[in-house]
Amino acid sequence: MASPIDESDHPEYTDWQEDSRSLFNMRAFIAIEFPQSVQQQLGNLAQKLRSSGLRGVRWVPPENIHLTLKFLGDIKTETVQQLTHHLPTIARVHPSFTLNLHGLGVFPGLRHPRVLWVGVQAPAALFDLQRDIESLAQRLGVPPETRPFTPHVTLGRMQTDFGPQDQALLEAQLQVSTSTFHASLPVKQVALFRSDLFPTGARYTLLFHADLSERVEN
Ligand code: 2AM
Repeated sequence: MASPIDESDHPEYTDWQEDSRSLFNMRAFIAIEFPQSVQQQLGNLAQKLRSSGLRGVRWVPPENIHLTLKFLGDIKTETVQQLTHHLPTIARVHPSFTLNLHGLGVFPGLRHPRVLWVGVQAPAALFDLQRDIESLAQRLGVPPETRPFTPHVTLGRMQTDFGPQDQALLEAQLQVSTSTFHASLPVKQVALFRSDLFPTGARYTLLFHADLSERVEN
């Protein structure tokens, strides 16, 4: 008597599944997710800079503001599955910590600013965590980051119409806001986000959180 067909046991079905799965790539990154209250504080800061008359900056919407630990680029679904397994293992051996956000600056420098950021005063625990995430990503075949890790929170990106007038305004505003803005947040988790790019901007979707150890280090 013929046995009932279990599709998952069928070699052709399994092969087809594997092949089709590896065709699906997604753009993803590992980050520290910010609580809404901190996103709002940063959004208010951006709004203050905006209302000073600064133009030519594409502002990051408050709900998208985060701290990137590793940009993964386009990765396969199977890499996401491996991350689901390995990221929690790494996260749980690293302590929780507090991040202090303070100071504004630009990359690569004031002469030709491209990225406007808020600075991060981070304990050694953040750098240790980022280093282990970077090596995990490399083990999973993600190209290494060529620049040293400089923790920062991107507030906006300069557009082509960012002109000399904006430049002068920016320099003045950097001094004022640098001395006045402060925010802090406890970090107890890291998160994997999917990023979908649209003409209107990026949409980030939380895929999962991985908990850090309950031990706190500062
Ligand atoms: P950053 O602007 O905060 O430095 C999600 O796209 C995040 O990944 C962005 O916030 C950005 O971090 C980082 N990112 C995007 N594209 C990148 C690239 N090509 N190389 C490195 N990091 C990138």
